[in-house]
Amino acid sequence: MKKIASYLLTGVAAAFLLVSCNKKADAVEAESVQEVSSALVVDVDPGTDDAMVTMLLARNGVQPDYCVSTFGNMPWNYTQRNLNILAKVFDFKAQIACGAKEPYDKHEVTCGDFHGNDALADVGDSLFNALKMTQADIDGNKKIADLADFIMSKDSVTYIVVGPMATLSHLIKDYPETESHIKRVLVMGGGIDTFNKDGDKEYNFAGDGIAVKNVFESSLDITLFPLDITNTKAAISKEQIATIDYSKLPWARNCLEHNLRSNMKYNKIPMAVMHDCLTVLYLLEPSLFKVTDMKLIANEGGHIEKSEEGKTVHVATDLPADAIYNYIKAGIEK
Ligand SMILES: [Ca+2]
Repeated sequence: MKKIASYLLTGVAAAFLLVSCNKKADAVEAESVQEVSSALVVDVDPGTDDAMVTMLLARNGVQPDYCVSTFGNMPWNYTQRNLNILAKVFDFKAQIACGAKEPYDKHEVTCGDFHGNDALADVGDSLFNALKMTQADIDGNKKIADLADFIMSKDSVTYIVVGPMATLSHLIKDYPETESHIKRVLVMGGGIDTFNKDGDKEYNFAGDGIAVKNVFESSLDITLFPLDITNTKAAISKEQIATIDYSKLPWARNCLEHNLRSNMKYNKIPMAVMHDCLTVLYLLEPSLFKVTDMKLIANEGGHIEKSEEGKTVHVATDLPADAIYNYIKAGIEK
């Protein structure tokens, strides 16, 4: 009897030890997960090329952890609605936050009907209705403060920004601790020698020059995809657009064709230019790109230029000609 009791006790002790060890192992695992906690934040102003950003992420199996919309291609209420639509289309599990609604200097920012009257190639309403969305979906979005809390809870955040930099600027200025948690920023914006706005500027950076200046004066590690590379290497021809099978994503055709028509009408460029998509291509396959470090300064108007006094920025300067076409075609057809 004594022996049985002793075995039982030993068994209980062993079980206790096992549970305790497992708990320790779980704790160690949790700790190591904590050590490498990383996240992806995507900051957009949709926009037909922003729409293709979300498509490329989704169709390549990349789930953002947080999405946020900034004013830009259209006033903020449009870009916020479009982001919610896109997140629903691609079944993103990400939280969605309301980003900056206007630039620091409060000037009006819109590129009119360049991306359609709804900034989504005029397919926004039909997608919204088909997805049975309501205004309540949008009203439930988080705030910049919530996004800041999320960033501060992570050790290593990759932040993609493909619209004006106002939200990013507010994050690092209003919640300074976020800056050390953002490991790298992939930015579409600015021009080194190529411009599409008066004053040697690019559209996204001209949208909020003060924000650009704030970000360029920060310690953030920036990889820049300026107009110089996007105008040429993010461009897709009419013939290439016609080769894509749209049966799995019919409205993508509207985005590409509308973008092509607008580039012909406003920029005299006979191509659809998917500027923003280069950031995602870099996230997926950085070895495709030639990247050169440059020292750049920004003024409050959103103009950037080389200067010995400037911040060292990694600037994407080249990639194979059809890389973006191949990725977009594969994504749409997947
Ligand atoms: Ca954009």
